[in-house]
Amino acid sequence: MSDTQMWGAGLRSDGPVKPAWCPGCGNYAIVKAVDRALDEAGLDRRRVVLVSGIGQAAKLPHYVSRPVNFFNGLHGRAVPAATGIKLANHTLEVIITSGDGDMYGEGGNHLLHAIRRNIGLKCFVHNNQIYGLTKGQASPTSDAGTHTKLQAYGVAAQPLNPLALAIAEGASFVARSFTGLPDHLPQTMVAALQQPGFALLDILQPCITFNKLNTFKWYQDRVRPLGDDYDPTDRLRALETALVWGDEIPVGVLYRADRPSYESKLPVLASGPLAAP
Ligand SMILES: Cc1ncc(C[n+]2csc(CCOP(=O)(O)OP(=O)(O)O)c2C)c(N)n1
Ligand code: SF4
Repeated sequence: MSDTQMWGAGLRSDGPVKPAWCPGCGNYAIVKAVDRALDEAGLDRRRVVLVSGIGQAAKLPHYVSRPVNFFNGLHGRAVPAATGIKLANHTLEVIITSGDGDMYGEGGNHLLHAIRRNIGLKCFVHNNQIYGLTKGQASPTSDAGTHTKLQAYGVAAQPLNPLALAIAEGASFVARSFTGLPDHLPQTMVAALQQPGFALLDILQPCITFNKLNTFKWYQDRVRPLGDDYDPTDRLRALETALVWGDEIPVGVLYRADRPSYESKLPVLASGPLAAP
């Protein structure tokens, strides 16, 4: 049976199945980057599982070139689904690709514990600083004061800083990129895929329909790639860098640490996967 017969014809961003995203949405750059990163990391797509929750971002696994495996969890439940898959068969490459609301809001508690355990999941968060699918309510990363239909007087809460949080927890890989950086984004994904433990990649992604504040230009004017002199193993410097947000937004690998993955410490997995490889 050919790949096409087995997996369905051309389910990809430029194929017959049209993504249900607005023209100009930042998600298009992310699906292209994922496609490129899987190839550049030299992964066998039959051994890749893309996992998401619910949202616009969470539709991404539907549009990545086949063959690839995927699973849509409930809203906020990508991490537990991905954890189950990874622990059942740790030889699979399990990649979460979902939205900021999904991962930092309803799924925030799961994220904290996946980072703490250092499960070998790669987590790509499409951070458009808004709830896109449900038409523009504030998300945990919306800037304070942002006006939305629901937050008519402006967002009263301080935004969550996912990078600082992950570094403070001792995550093994913490990075940020932007959909306006067509090489930087897939390259950072490849770096995340090469990390044995948990990897968080926060991706700045404009929602052109519902986020009129953090536009493509707004990000482009602020994004600054980290220089060659930046040392990602310096945790305090990484934390300071993660706290920079405003006129400048640093992008790149902010923090990297050698920590054994959770699954490598489980004796029950030492003789091989629990489920068929
Ligand atoms: C348990 C539950 N709560 C709330 C919702 C409604 N809901 C669906 S998607 C979503 C937010 C999606 O926002 P985000 O994760 O930022 O993704 P985006 O659509 O912006 O890509 C919400 C609140 C739901 N489907 N299930
Ligand atoms: S509403 Fe926003 S996130 Fe959703 S498809 Fe449109 S631009 Fe993209």
